[in-house]
Amino acid sequence: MIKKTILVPLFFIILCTAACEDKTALKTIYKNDFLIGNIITPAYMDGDNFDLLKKHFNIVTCENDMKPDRLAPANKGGAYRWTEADRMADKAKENGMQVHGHVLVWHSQSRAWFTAGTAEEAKENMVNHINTVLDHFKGRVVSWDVVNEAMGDSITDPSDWRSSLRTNSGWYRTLGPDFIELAFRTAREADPDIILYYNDYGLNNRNKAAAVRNMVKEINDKYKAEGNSRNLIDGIGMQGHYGLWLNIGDVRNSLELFSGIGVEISITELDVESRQTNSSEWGVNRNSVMPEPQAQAQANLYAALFRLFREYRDKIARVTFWGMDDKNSWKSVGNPCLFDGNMEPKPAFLAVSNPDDY
Ligand code: 9MR
Repeated sequence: MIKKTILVPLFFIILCTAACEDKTALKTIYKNDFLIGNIITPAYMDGDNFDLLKKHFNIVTCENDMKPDRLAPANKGGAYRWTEADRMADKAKENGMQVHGHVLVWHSQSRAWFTAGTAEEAKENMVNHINTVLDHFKGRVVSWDVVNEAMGDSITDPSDWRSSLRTNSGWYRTLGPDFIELAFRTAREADPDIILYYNDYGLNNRNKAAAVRNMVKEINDKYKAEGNSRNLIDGIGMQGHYGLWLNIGDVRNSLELFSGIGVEISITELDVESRQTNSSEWGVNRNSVMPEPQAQAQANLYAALFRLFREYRDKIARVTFWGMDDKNSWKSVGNPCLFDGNMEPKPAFLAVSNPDDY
């Protein structure tokens, strides 16, 4: 028998948790659908910005601070640098937010020495890096982008995923296509408790999505044929750097494709530029006041995306935005976020809060 002295306070705790929930918080609005995340950066670590992060989001990704070039030493044999990433992970955790890790193996923001020597040395460097990082964050990070952006951009034959891979990558050059499987096997062995993701941009491109699907399926089928009961690649991260140019049917197509191979899906870096063309103008502090029609068009697209994500809620584990506000966004010129440069909610925020009204 459970004692009344325990049951009564327990009842009030449960009652309060439900009643005290902030119904305007995105994490509350989507609590039965998927996790709702955002990036954590030095700009969001304190004051009102941190409060806003904590209010709306239940999981964070370091925008830059867990990337290989931030953690690994500039020269082989040097010391890893954990201070900033630790500060972010610990603060997030203390404030009730989970942490997603970004990223272990990537051609960009990496260290040249990883892949400067022979294939054997590159393998050893990859294995050491993954083991070091996963060991350090064990118990503090729930999932990781193990490999990021390995797929190429102009794919003509997605059935041949190996020849569709990006070739301007040190990992590809030294190890060939096998570097992907090696990274995932190493991560699985290092920490079987975390969820392992393949993450990429442009997965609204049908050929690129098909190539990624084929790669993940082949690697997972092989792993299972060895007698493993779970996938090796647990999930596919669709970054979601979109704009008004997006054909939302292409996003649906990818969700359908990835659902079909039994992996979980996350939208990992969502931002919707209010521009008709896909541009590569990057950088913070170039935001502007959006004309009303543009703000509405952006809101409509955000709403349509969230209606779609809700349809796939059984498959989607997490939707993470790549920035809270237009000023601090990496694509500030396109005003792609839910909050403006003064941290005021935009029509896009209202749309995500209530997509069925749009
Ligand atoms: O948002 C990040 C920006 O601050 C960095 O300067 C940039 C450098 O490559 O990386 C940005 O984040 C990228 C992410 O790590 C991977 N997908 C694309 C993101 C936008 O470039």
